Amino acid sequence: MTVQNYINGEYKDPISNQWIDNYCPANGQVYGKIPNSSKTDVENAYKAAKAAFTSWSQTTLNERSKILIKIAELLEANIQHFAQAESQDNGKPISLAKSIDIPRAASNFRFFGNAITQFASESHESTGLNAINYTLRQPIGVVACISPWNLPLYLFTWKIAPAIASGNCVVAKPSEITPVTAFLLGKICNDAGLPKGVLNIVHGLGNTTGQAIIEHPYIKAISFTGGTETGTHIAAVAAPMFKKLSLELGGKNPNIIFADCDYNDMLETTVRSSFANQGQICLCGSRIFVEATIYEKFKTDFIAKVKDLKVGHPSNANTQIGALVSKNHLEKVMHYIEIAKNENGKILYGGNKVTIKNYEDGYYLEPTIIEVKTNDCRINQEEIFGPIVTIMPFKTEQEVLQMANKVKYGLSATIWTNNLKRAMHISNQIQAGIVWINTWMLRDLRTPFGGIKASGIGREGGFEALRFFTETKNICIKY
Ligand code: TXE
Repeated sequence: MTVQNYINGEYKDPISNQWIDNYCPANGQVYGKIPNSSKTDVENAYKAAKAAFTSWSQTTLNERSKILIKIAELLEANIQHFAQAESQDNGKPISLAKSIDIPRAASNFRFFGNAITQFASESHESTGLNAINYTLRQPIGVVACISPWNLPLYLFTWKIAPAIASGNCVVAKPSEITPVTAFLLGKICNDAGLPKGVLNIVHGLGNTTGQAIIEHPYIKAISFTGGTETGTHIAAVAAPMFKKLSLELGGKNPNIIFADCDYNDMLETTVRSSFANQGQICLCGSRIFVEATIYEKFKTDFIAKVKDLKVGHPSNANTQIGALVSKNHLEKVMHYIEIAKNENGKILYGGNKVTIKNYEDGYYLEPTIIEVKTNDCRINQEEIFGPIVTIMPFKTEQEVLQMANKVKYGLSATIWTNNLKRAMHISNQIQAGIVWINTWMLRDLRTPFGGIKASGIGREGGFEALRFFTETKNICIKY
């Protein structure tokens, strides 16, 4: 499949005619090519967006809402096609793409299509001064949305939907590793009646296409999800130009399990929070801390459950763990298994590449559980972003809180306990942007989403996203 750029409502080859191979993670073979767009392509995308802005920013909220909801409906009508494309491009099980990724991409459009009709701004009556202040939240202009490969269409649309709902025009770049569903989205947007130029999608490598976007002097805001290192670079490039930034970066999230939890519920969910999407979700609970009194029992039961997980070809309906996203990523993840061994981590289960008959070159890895002695080791401190979790016991609430916080990241945390006082105490003290108590990844799109420390800055989700994609202006009238 040849992926093309989507600029001004039309599919176009890159001006330079430079292309990158696109690999299928399930079999390691090249199955398509994608543009490696240059500065000129980005400039063309910017010009189309700028030209569309005057009219789009003046479109009524009802009209915008109608178009966004139509995009959602068309995604839902084409769910099979999109789910297959996502699974082939990313290596994730088709069942996951069909039940999570594509439905969520549709929900993103429907949610922000509705949210924009409810978004209100404030007014302040300045009593005694004969004045009234009111606040406008106006679209910024042309904004950038740059997304990663782990939840390709899900995260791409999580940014685009609020950006266009609030009246901006967009230059967007999906990950070069998983470009296909973003490519397919262009046609859906045309069919839904999105005016040309409102959304422009350029494909290419981070350090060429991505770099041209973040350096563009008139693209005034960047919403980015990806690695912490890339986020640091983007912040440095954007700061002198005073661009608005929302950065959702890596995580190394604690999953804290107390003996008084609902055990079976915890066990089921912990398998998911460890290995869903091959562990390639920034919210995965990759550091599991278990209260010492149930540690041995947990260990036995967890290993038994994980042994049952079926690693297989993503298009097989029974597959629970598909392929990792790329050869490079597989190598990075496997390197951490070596690091663990050198650090005296004990591999309780997994740790090996899996060879699937007829797909021997695919990027498969066993779900892996490593017992560690200390929270200070590299595999407990660095983001691995694959099907690897560590486990270790703790004795007291204070001890586990201290370990949970002793990491450079601060995205999410999960706490399993039926003791309300303890749950409240830990959730108040824990350094994370999102805390789940007795659940994991339960998402309500109205809630603020994002992290602290090296997990990023800014919040998206609900009205937070609409605030990010608008410029706030206060107007004071004296009467
Ligand atoms: O991500 P990158 P990579 C973590 C995970 C992973 C590591 C590196 O630990 O192993 O990051 O992954 C674009 N200007 N996460 O290298 O490069 C790039 O093209 C502008 C966590 O694959 O950050 C892609 O579209 N853009 C994460 C996007 O940034 C640039 C999800 C993300 O890719 C750019 C993914 C530049 N100079 C990885 N350089 C999460 N938080 O969920 C790259 N890009």
